[in-house]
This record gives sequence, C-alpha cells and structure tokens, in this order.
Amino acid sequence: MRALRLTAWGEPPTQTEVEQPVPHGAEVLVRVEATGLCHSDLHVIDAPPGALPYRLPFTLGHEVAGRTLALGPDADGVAVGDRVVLYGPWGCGACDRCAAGRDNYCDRRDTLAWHGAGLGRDGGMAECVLVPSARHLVPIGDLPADQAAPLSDAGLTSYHAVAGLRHALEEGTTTVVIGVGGLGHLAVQILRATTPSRVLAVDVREEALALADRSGADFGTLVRADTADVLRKRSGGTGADAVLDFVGTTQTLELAAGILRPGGELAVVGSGGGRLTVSKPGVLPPGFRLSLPFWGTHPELAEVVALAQSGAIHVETEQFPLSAAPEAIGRLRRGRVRGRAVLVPD
Ligand code: FEH
Ligand code: ZN
Ligand code: ZN
Repeated sequence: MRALRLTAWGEPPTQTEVEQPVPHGAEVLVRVEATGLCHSDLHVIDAPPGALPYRLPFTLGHEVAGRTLALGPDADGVAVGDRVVLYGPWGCGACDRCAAGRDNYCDRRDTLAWHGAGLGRDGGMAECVLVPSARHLVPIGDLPADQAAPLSDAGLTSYHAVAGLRHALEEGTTTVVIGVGGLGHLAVQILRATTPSRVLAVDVREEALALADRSGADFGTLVRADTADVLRKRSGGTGADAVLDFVGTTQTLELAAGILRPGGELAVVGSGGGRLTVSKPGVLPPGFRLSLPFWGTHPELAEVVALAQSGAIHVETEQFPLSAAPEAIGRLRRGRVRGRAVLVPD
C-alpha cells in the first residue's frame, strides 16, 4: 500500500510502497478515508536528528478517519466496517492517565519513542493504518471523513483548551482567540456552542477574519499597533477574561498578556516558541493564570464528535489527494491553507 513516510531527519517525506499491516492481538486495521495535515507535521518533518525520540522510518498522519477493515483476534468493542476517527495520542497504555483515556498526559510520556499515530508510530497518511487497540477509536456514524478527521486533533485540541477555561467563561465575559486557522476557527465555534462568552478574533490575514466571522465570532480584527486598545474596548473596557493563543509567538503572548483583565487566563496552544516574562512584581495582571494544554482526552473526542454530529461545529477544509501531499505541505508552510488541509488517499 502507499504511504507518506519520514525516512531521514530534515528531509521531506517520501511516497513509499509498504506492506499492508495485518492486525494481531487487540489491533485494528483501519482503511483511511481522510487524514488532516497539522503544523506539528511540519515540526516533525523539519526536526534535526535527535530532536525527537521517534525511530525512523514511520508514516506521518495523526489526524485520521476511516472505516475498520480487519480485527486482531482479541480486538473488542468494534466491528469490521465501523466508521471511526482515531484518538491520536498513544501513551504507554498502562499508567493511570492512559487507563482513563488521557494518553495526552501519559505519565510515561518521556520514556516512549512515540507520541501517537504518525508521531513515531505509523500514522494515517496512507491507505491503511494499524491501531494498537479499539480504545483508540471513536465511532463517527455517517459524519463525512473530511469533517471527522480534523476533529481528532484540531477539534480535540481546541475543545480541551476551552474546557480548561470554561470555569471563567460565564455570561458577560470576553474570550479572545488569537490565530484563526485550522484550530482557531474550531475554537470560535466551540466557544459559541458551549459557553456564553463574547468571542473576539485576531489574525494577520483578512481571509482568517472572514473565517472567524463565518465561525460565529462577535468581532474580528487584524493585528495592528492599537489591537490591544481595540480589543479592550470591545470587551466593554474590562479586558479579556480569557485568551486562547493558537500562534504562541512572543508577539502574540505579549498581546495576550496585555489585554487580560485582573484574574484573566491565558491558554497557549500554538507552538510558536515565544517567550513571556512571568515575575512579581511585573507587568502581568494580578491573578494571571497560564496553561499549556496539549491535545485532549478520549472522552473529550467523543464529545467533539457529538458536537459535529449535532451541527454545532463545521470544519472548513481544503482537500488534497495524498499524492499531492508535497503541495499541501508547501501551502501550509506559506500560511496559505483556509481552515484545515485534509489528505485523501488516491
Ligand atoms: C502532537 C505531537 C507533538 C506536538 C504537538 C502535537 C499536536 O499536533 C497535537 O495536537
Ligand atoms: Zn497536530
Ligand atoms: Zn501512560
């Protein structure tokens, strides 16, 4: 079968012919219908030798939807032909976190040579993907694959980040979303669907603000010299109760910190590598709280799928045949993907 595999650090992935896996034990073989392309794939592709604990070669793709094709003899809770989305974080499978479906915070994460499907283990940028256990699958019913696949990372990561702030997002509050791309546009929809908070969107691209508007943002603005003032005014003068930064550069972190009201909360989701000085005394508002949420839990993925099935969230996607992955990767690098890029095996 064809697969897009990373075979050398710092080199582009290659379209390769590999044996179609056969499931053993509790494993499940899934025929891939769609796999999302994520900025983390770029970080993996660009990683120098030794930067990541992964062993080469492996197939990329950690945002996967498809239909079960074959089961190992010990696979349970799943049948051949089920349409599913993969819960992408694969932990040790034995610690309390993994047992609770919180592989994203596996206690043994630092001992593993992988983070999940397509992240050190063979993923879904291929015709089929082998999943260690049915516990990593969530049923999607008749949800289209290009809608379901992005839910497993872009949707789940956004949902988990909002869940961590939900206690602060009651009626009359303001939430700012910085970066309205594959994750940010879903965060806007999730905020609108699950909280009463006013949602303000910030980006550097006009088309992203249009996407924010289509996603239900109450207001959107480009990054300008007076962005903090504009957002503060739009919050009713108090500043933001919460900021979700899907970019994570020093510029966006400082913008976020500058618009938070006292007791405000910042969730940094984007891996922009930015820095923020946290000190007392200092410039951060009193009661400032910071979180670095990562991906999400298995139960949360089922909740995100249910939101999509209810029509409360819709993923804007740009589809590419798997054979056009290099073009999709180039477009993502240049910030020229509207919503989420999704690869479909051709
Ligand atoms: C996955 C693995 C490592 C870093 C970041 C990620 C995210 O794409 C998961 O949402
Ligand atoms: Zn990702
Ligand atoms: Zn674990």
